[in-house]
Amino acid sequence: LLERPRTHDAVRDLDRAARRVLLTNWRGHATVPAARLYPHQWSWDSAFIAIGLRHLSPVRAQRELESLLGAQWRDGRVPQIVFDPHVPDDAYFPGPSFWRSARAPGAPGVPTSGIVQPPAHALAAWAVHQADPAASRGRGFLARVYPRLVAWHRYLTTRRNLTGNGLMSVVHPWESGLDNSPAWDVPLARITPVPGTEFTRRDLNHAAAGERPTDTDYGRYVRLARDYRDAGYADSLGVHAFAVEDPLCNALLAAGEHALASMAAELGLDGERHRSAADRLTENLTTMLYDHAGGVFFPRDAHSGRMLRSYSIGGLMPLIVPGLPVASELVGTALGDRFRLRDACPLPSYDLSADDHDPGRYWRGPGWVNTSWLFWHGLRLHGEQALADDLRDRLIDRVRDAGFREYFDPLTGTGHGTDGFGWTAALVLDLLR
Ligand code: 9YW
Repeated sequence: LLERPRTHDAVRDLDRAARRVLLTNWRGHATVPAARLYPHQWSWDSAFIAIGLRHLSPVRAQRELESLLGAQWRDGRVPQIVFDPHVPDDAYFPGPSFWRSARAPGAPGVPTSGIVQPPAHALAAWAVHQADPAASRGRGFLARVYPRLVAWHRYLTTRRNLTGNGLMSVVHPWESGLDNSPAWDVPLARITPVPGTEFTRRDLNHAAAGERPTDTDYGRYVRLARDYRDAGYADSLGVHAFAVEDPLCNALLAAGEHALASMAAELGLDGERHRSAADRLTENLTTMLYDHAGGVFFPRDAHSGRMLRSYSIGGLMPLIVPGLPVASELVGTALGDRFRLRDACPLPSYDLSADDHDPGRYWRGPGWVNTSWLFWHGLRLHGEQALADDLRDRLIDRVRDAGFREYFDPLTGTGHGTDGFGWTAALVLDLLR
């Protein structure tokens, strides 16, 4: 922090502003990603938010995760969105009346969506515990969340092991967290979009159309979600016209199993099954999704078995896996022309050298703080402290200059999407520690 012209006052102001965002977005039991654009609780947002919130209030960070896991389905799935019943149905599309979770077997009392998001929760829960072990033990935090996290991972590694080869699939672009990533273009092209006359987008009331997915994207998202709902949220390749084994989710699962092993030890339980699950996932991930020539992980289409050879940020995310055998290759790719780790910031969501890189449109180019935070975490894990420190400094500068935006042009730093974005504030708070 000292090498840059960053004064103590500037750091203190940024820290305060980040806390203010988290206070504004707090709803008494959970934090919304953004007051207007995303007025409910989102699954992986809560994980990232808890990682920052632990510095502000460890107990609130615990409650963030507890409230999310309180909406877990009987089959173990943790829903992508937990709806706030006080917010009108049409504040966000698709809302509770679309998902109809109340009619689904094993859904919780509170309305939720029926799909999931990347499993960042075990990592977050362990980080929250570590922030204040006494407060965690005092509230029995781990004793309550550990069994739920185990059931969550079990859902993903069994019901979502759609091809039987030991990797989980995401069955909707929203599940990937990287909604309109070019990585999904090929499998999505097979999906017939629902006509735009059959639904009303609400996101465009709060964000510019050129910075969001297109209407055709939305038509396909609606088709897939409707089909899943109408199948009673059952999981099989027959139900899911879109199914992809993606490196981000499987890496989070592997890293999460290491976190579960630490939790088990803390609770006096045997963590061996988590360590072997982590080893298995790491092995499957590396043998099945790593591309040696590209120096990156590619997702795989579960239907065709084909690799989706697109350089998206998801392909670098396995750096968060302890003991990953190809860590230095991934760092090499990040340093190259596609991601430009030394000067692009946040790391671009998609290949800077690709013709269709779009620096302002959502997951088709802009940089996001959460994926950069994960890469920063991975750099530290694999002994790349200097690169990690440099990335952290530039992330802090970016956000200080452009605000707590949802995403940023990775080269110019222009902010895009909503402002007052929860995980941007939370993760900056964490980077400032
Ligand atoms: C949407 C809430 C979510 C994130 C996702 C992001 C976006 C929701 O916002 O999806 O309406 O498109 O892609 O990763 O969790 O912040």
